[in-house]
Amino acid sequence: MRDLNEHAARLSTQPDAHAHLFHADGGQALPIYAVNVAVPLLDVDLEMGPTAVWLGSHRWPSYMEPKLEDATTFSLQRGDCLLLDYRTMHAGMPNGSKRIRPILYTPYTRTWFFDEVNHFTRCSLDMTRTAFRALPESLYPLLMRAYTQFTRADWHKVDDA
Ligand SMILES: O=C(O)CCC(=O)C(=O)O
Repeated sequence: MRDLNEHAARLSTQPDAHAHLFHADGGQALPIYAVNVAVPLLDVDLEMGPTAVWLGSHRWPSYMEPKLEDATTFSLQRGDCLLLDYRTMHAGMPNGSKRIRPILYTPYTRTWFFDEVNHFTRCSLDMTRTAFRALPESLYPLLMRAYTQFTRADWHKVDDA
């Protein structure tokens, strides 16, 4: 899609995993700007702890907290697509089965939006780190956002080593 960014991540929930903390993937101040497309790689029944969503929460005021009893859960078949507005409260439920629950996540976002919270080891510029480092340093102030992202990603990499 021309006016959207995308990158993918995979998440696997282990057997006996507890419920995840509920959260939205992004802030609620703006009209829709990003959608997470979740594709289960196996059939997911209720025992496997599918993603629970709080319907309508993309329009909630920030002080509202989800109650577990208001969550909506549903089983999914391998290859189904769950489209999650970034502002929607959601959480993985406890995996009470003996099976792993692998999910592929691909956020589709407006080009001006970059998810710096969930993708903090990436850079929003469509260029390699090597190409960026080859630019004259005098350009860095013009690319401050990318420079900050690369610096943070480098720092994270060093920290992981
Ligand atoms: O485990 C799930 O289904 C939810 C994952 C999730 O909330 C996330 O990756 O933001």
